[in-house]
Amino acid sequence: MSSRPEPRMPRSLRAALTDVLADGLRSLRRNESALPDNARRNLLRGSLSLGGLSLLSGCQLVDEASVESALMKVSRFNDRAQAALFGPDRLAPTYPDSMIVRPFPFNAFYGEEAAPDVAADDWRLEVGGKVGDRGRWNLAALRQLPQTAHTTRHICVEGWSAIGNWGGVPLGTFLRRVGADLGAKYVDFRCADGYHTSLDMPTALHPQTLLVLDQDGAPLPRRNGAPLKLRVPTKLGYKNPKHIVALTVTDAYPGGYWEDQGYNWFGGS
Ligand SMILES: Nc1nc2c(c(=O)[nH]1)N[C@H]1C(S)=C(S)[C@@H](COP(=O)(O)O)O[C@H]1N2
Ligand SMILES: [Mo]
Repeated sequence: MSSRPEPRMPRSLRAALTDVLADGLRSLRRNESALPDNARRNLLRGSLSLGGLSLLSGCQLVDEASVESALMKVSRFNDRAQAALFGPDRLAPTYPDSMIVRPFPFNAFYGEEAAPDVAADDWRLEVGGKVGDRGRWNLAALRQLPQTAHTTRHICVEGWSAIGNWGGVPLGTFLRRVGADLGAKYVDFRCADGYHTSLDMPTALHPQTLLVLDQDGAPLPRRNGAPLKLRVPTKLGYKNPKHIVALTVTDAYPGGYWEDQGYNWFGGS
């Protein structure tokens, strides 16, 4: 009788898995009091351990592909955990203007010299999907909507953060103005450089989520997303699309540039 040795999970993948799981657990523990009821809290606490991961994900963790798929499932579980804890009253911290970093750092999936140079006069925002008024918006029309500003901390997963000041139209105001279906699941953003990312509707309607026209009191510089970016202080940097050219309200999971490569989709900060 021959018995095959049981395949072992590579150490690096086990480490990555433990990290993702630990993130989810930390966020749940930190916010335990906000969870709806004891039963749920105990369920979450009890069922999440590295040993229980294959149960949770329904996968056998025997090769790289199955670990990848388990990681993705845990990441989607974390999306749901974070969404359950998120609320319109939970505001990101704001800071005094004396703490603003100037010039504000640049980051993208390419170098600064390659940042798109969008001609403001020709630029339009294409609004589509589950909205009453599909169409194209220019900058002057966006400037006519009510504006607000905040000084908040941008946190990039690459290991830096910086406080900046951003002003523009609350995305919730804009979505109501175009008659968006506020019961839809997602808002998707496409950018002039091919980047894209998407938000859950509660985050889209969060009072601090802004369609940004101004940074530090002046029109958005090219490097930081001219002529229009989204600033979401309740989320990590990669959920803040720059150089936006299209906004779509949809029920179909849109993913994103980094999210499709394994970054957590909810991406709370
Ligand atoms: N269009 C576009 N938006 C983007 C990115 C990008 O590469 N292209 N990178 C994201 C990431 S990872 C970060 S940290 C921030 C950086 O914004 P900043 O250049 O204003 O610092 O932009 C986000 N939005
Ligand atoms: Mo980032």
